[in-house]
Amino acid sequence: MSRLIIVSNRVAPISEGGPAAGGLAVGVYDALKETGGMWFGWSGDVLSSGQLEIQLEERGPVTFATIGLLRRDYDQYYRGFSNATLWPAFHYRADLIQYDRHDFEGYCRVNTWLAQQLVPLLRPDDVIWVHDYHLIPFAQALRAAGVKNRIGFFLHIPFPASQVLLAVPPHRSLVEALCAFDLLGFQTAPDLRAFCDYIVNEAAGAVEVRPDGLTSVRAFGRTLRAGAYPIGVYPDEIAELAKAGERGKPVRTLKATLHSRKVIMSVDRLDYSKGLVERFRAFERLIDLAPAQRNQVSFLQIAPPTRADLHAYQDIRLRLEAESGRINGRFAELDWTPIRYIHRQYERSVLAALFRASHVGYVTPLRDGMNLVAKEYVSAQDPENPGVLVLSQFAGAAQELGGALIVNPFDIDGMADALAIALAMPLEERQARYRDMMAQLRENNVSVWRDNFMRDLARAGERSEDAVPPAASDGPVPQVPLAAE
Ligand code: ADQ
Repeated sequence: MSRLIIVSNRVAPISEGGPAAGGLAVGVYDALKETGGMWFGWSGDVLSSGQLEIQLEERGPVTFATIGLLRRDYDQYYRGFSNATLWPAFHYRADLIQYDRHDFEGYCRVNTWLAQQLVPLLRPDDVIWVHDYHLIPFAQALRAAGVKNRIGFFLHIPFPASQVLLAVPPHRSLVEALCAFDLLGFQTAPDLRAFCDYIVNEAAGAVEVRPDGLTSVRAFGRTLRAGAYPIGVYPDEIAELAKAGERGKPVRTLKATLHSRKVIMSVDRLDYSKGLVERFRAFERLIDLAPAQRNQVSFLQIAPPTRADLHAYQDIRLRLEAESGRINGRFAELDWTPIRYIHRQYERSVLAALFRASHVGYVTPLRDGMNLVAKEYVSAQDPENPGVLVLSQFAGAAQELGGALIVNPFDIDGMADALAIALAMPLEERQARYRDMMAQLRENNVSVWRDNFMRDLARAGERSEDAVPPAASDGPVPQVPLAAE
């Protein structure tokens, strides 16, 4: 069987059951453990100077191959083009786009350099699966280095409408680079449609839906395939974790301090795409307009800071601190704090148990590729007495989870109404909605996501055995010095 090579910006320092700040980390590591192979990417280290060398670590069937970044590369590739240009653009926040052409050059340079580091580790029949917006030019760079293996790409975040993508100055180079992959995976059908729209209307290309349901794309002199592959979770594993934690200390502490009040719960990375300010205001509207809810419900928001060295993230943090302080100042009583706002990571098992103990899962991003928290919340519920999911229509998960109360996160009143409905929902309706969503989550769990993508990648590309890269031996892996540029 072919080895699977996963390439992602960050190779997470994963420990079983431990905290993991990124959904990508959870989904991908679970997938890789089943197939065996290698996970290649940045170690998370930033060096001011010196020689960078690949570090290899074997953990069971998985080899972790990681390498640091130089400060300038980190600034241009990661902080700059990836997170100050692409992230806001792909989340429809054209107002937050910061573009610097040197950052884009750095982004391309780092992609080329990373690809060159991977080449000596590759075997001829490896299948390469590249993840996310940091690595859009990666296949182009591998091809330039002579690699003929199959290469797939999965975009974890939304693909924006053409008119938004056009705001990114090198949009054409980016889409051309995407067309160097053999298979492109998007989270949802609307993301795939947005990509096809660009191909047809901005790149003079052509798209056609094939009998197998995949889309065939012809553009920039290449033919490739594209499809929607909504990422999943392992719902039954999460359910077990949640049940096991039911009587654990975190849940006992929460319940003891709630004094039988209901709890609305949210968990997100602290990111402006997650809609936290609007969410806080809708909770405020709920307790403002329905005085009966006062002192009867608490809102628990867990949001560990990320990308804290970017201005837009410092800004959202300050705004949230101001909002939670203002709302608590307005409504808190001696024995009731309306909003509990916590800036830390928790183990997956603790989060699952807290999800199970809460009455409403409140997941309202302004834009989100999928949003695994929505799926984790449903998975963690007690089938006998499940909570209700309030979910933004702009989370990819809303395409699948019809049993949620779907809201528009820009409609504060609408969200407050949905919270009130969720808090009062009768048991039978909660159970029916839960059963419906759980069936969907089981049908499309993370193995199905991986298997569907791998199946289609195997079919795409149709490359012959003689067109393979220089074989790498199984012997010691060379230490690769940093290229000058
Ligand atoms: P993220 O933007 O990170 O992922 P999400 O899908 O919600 O968003 O995944 C977050 C993951 O981190 C979840 O598994 C969650 O449990 C975990 N997490 C969050 N806060 C935590 C905390 N305080 N402690 C411990 N764990 C925490 C990107 C895209 C999403 C897409 C995923 C996967 O932005 O749209 O769903 O990739 O493709």
